[in-house]
Amino acid sequence: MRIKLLPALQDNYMYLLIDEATKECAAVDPVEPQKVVDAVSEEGVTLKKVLTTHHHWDHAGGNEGLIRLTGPLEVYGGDDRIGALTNKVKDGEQFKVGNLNVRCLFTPCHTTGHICYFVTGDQGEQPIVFTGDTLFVAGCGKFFEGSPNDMYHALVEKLSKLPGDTRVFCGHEYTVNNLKYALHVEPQSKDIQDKLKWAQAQRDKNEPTIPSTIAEELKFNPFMRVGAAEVQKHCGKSDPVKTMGFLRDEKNNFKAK
Ligand code: GBP
Ligand code: ZN
Repeated sequence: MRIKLLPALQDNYMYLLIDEATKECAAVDPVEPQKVVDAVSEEGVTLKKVLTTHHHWDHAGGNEGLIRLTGPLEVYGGDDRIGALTNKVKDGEQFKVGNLNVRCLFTPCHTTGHICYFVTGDQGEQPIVFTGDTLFVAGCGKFFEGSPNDMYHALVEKLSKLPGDTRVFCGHEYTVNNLKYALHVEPQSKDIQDKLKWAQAQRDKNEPTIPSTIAEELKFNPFMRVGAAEVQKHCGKSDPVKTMGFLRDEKNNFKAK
């Protein structure tokens, strides 16, 4: 499998998920349809499906326009507010993109219908997950339609349990700001310090900081680390769900320098 990363709007990412064996592909959150159509023809692949992570306009707002350009496509998602939706999916549901297997992970909190897509290819191939606005590199989405308990389920009980080498492709380029907050939570962490230096160098070259891996997130993402003593101590809590709530409130008011 191959992922083509397509920057969109201010700091969004759209993706093409390409199965090289069949040359079939899917577009993830195609908010700028013309850019997607151009990339598909450049790659010489056939666009079959749209994978929508959630209904926010900066993710789902291009679905109808894309279909106007390409003709009918299967549009997957977990929320009736998603434009042009044809395949409403539930947790654990699976489908194919070419020979690739896609499993839907229901992760409500940022929005009530948020879906992450876990993709596996041939044996020995690194899996990937599209996390939309649930998991960002070193951060997570705001809890617009959910609670700390919901995000705990999504991050700790679902995404943390994916294989450590799963590559994480998220919905926004927020990494530098997220790592500055992570460093506020765990100032002694070498993992955070090193990743922040790397991320700043990437952004200085106008290059993405995507993807990370699940194993990396477990090392530096405070929201994935709500069970860790260091993170709980910063929050003055001993319960992971209360720690999650504290982190979200604190980050909402955090001004990165
Ligand atoms: C930053 O970090 O660069 N300026 C800030 C983030 C996702 S987009 C701006 C922001 O709030 N982003 C949202 C978020 O969850 N951020 C996590 C964080 O800051 O830690 N969106 O575009 C947002 O979901 C949206 C669209 C929201 C429609 C509501 C509706 Br309705
Ligand atoms: Zn969103």
